[in-house]
Amino acid sequence: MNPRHTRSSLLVGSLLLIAATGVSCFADSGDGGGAASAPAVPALGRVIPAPASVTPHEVPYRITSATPIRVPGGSRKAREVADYLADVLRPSTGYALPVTADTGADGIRLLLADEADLGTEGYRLESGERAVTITARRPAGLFHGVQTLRQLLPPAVEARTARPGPWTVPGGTVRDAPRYAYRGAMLDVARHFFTVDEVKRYIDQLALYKVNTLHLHLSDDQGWRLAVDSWPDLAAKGGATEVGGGKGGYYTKDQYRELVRYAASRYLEVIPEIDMPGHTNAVLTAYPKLNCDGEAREPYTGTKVGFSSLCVPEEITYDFVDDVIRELAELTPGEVIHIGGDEADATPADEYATFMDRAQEVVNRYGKRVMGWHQLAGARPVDGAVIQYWGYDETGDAEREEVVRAAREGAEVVLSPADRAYLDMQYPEVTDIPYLGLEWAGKVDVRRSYDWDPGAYLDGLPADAVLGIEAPLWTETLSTSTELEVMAFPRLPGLAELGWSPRSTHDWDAYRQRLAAQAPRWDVLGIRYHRSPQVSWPASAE
Ligand code: TNX
Repeated sequence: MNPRHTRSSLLVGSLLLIAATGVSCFADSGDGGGAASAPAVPALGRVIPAPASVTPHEVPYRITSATPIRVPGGSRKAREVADYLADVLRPSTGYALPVTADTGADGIRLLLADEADLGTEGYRLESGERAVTITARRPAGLFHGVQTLRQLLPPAVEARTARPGPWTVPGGTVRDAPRYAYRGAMLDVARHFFTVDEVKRYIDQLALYKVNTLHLHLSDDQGWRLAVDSWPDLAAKGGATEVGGGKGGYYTKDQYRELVRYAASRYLEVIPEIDMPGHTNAVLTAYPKLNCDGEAREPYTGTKVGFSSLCVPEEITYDFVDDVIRELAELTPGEVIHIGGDEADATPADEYATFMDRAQEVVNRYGKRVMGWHQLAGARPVDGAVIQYWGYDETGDAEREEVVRAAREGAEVVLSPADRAYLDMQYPEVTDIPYLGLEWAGKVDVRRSYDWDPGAYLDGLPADAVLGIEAPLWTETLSTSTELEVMAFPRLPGLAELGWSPRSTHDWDAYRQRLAAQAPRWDVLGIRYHRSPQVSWPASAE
């Protein structure tokens, strides 16, 4: 794939969409509620991420016991999206909601149509008296349209037991397509291990907000989390530790495949990361021969960074890199492998560049695109590399300029500024589970995480070099799903919106209203969230 080509065609697609439909009309309905100074958000637009365009009308659609889910045309993937929607709707409505390939003008209709302005992930949702119709060019668009439909229904629709309804969808038309192709979330399963079920739970939460990339940080000083046949002790020994001395864990290859499959069923691509040459203490405990002095390192369960390094001059290091990347590439259908490259403070600078040259070559040789943390920009990023910027206010100009220069030379950039997008940074307030998170990049409140523009964030960065944004969740202090949720909610939806919604929809006051409206859904879904004082949360669950 030519990344430049994809990028520009996506941008053109979104621009066409906005030009064709006009920008959203958030201000023209009286039922928004919320902060007095805020423009009212019409019921049809009370969705996160904000749709590109919303045109409400008076006549709603109502799901009843007679509603079919129609998916004409016989595409297996479209049918799977219909089945997914039925699985969401049946328990709470108590209706049969048969999925049928028969055409018809009534019911919930999922249609694939070759309309260029819908793009690869866009959709149109039209709701009226007889039907709610989601039209997309690709199944991914249908899936994202289904997420919008969920949010347009009452929160109780998310319940797993029958509720009274009524199940009304506001009338009108939503036209929607993403601003960025890459809308990511990262989960650090290395500092603390998270089971397959815990990761699936997070995937489901990401899918609600149209996130399409799950970056899995699979290795660090404290643990190695994926079985590798050619180096079995990576998982067997390197996987047996985590921060704080817990038992750790790792994914078998089948479990990893299951995660990739499950993510794909929610239209997320998995990008695995093996962090090198630093952040490798777990490797260096498992295989003494990978240390320059041949001696095994002690397991590490603390939270310091920057003290470990692979042995750059020794050829066996590249046998290891080759074997691991080969097996990982075989397991990974997505086109990108992330090789870390951050905080290699224990690797001499010239050795760092040498190592990254070779590691990148291996990734490309196994048919994958390289992604790395932005220190890669200071070495020699290969053609097509994706640079993940994680700087913050105190990041020096020289480091930013390296990223800008790499982008001018063709690299694409994913933005994860630590003082905006890092979900592990503490909120200014103590959360009801106290003392979660870190604060090295400062406290990050809900507004701060939402109120920035990825398109104008790095001075001098060409706008079309921004592939998208990602919200990393590092887990030095987090070890349960509930703890992940308290840090991710409510900041994650705002970051997802920055990745999806056109800049013209950006408005903190309107956003806070839409965010407040999500809380009853989280209550029904059992998602724990931080009740930030910046948002006027509704009092009750449903
Ligand atoms: C910096 S971000 C790191 C991680 C830590 C994180 C904690 C990055 C590329 N490196 O090793 O877990 O801070 O916020």
